Amino acid sequence: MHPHTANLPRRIALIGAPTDIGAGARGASMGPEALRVADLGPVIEAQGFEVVDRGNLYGPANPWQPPVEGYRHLDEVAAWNRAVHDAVHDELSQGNLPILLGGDHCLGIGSISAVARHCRAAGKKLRVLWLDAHADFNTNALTPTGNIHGMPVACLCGYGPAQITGLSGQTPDIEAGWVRQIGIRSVDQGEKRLVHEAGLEVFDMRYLDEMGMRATMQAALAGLDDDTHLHVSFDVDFLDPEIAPGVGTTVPGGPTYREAQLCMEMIADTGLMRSLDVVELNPAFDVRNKTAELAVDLIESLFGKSTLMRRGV
Ligand SMILES: [Mn+2]
Repeated sequence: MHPHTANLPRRIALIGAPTDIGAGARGASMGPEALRVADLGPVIEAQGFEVVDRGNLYGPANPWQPPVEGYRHLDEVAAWNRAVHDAVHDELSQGNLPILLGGDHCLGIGSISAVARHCRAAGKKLRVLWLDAHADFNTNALTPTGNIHGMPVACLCGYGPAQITGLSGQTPDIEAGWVRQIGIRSVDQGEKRLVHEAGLEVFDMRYLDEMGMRATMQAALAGLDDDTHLHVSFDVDFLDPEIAPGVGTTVPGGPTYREAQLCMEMIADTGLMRSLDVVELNPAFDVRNKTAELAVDLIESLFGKSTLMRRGV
């Protein structure tokens, strides 16, 4: 076992949430199964963990309706997120490390609100790493589409409707200052203003180009200590579409394979990751499941697989 991930919880719980209720394209609902087909469970087991697959959560079908007051499918999004919240919180209460298999990124509301609730009760600090091409900081007044997968960070920070804010038992669920966003390269105009106003720390692609992944991750991971619960919310559209075509919202110019590996390995090196979302994988856009296989490859690194040849680390 990798020395840095040796203190992670021994038991990893896979929670499938097969829905595309918050997305602008259908198909992320097939994400959980594609990750299983790409051997997610066995790959993590091979790193020395016990993996329990809880199967899939159940929720409302996607009615594919236009937005109402700037939100598409708000009631259905709320129902899915309540289910995710309960499932993730249950695993954390048992001392397990939950991996949410999305599903689209609106599910980050349920997952991270559960993590926030757990951390509050346990007196732990929370750091959220948001790996994404988008800031996901829209509101109903700013959104061009009404798709709620573009709003989860805003909702968690208290900018959103009552049904999907405060799921942790308190609004806002998290503070903007706990979030570090990495890989951002597509932000709407009004959204940009709100990101600055809220004080979100964003390491966009320009920052990555200028500083490199190593310095970026050092900055994003600065200030963590043994009392910190590190949550990773991995939107697969974070990756460059050349290597990861299987997402609904590709944006060119994302991290390369090696950059993404370094990002994951540096997270593993902290030994502090206690929960993970893997979202927006869309098999309808994929090519022979290669994006799912890439995602699994990167998750393997998050759980300690290292190409490192140095001694003593
Ligand atoms: Mn996202």
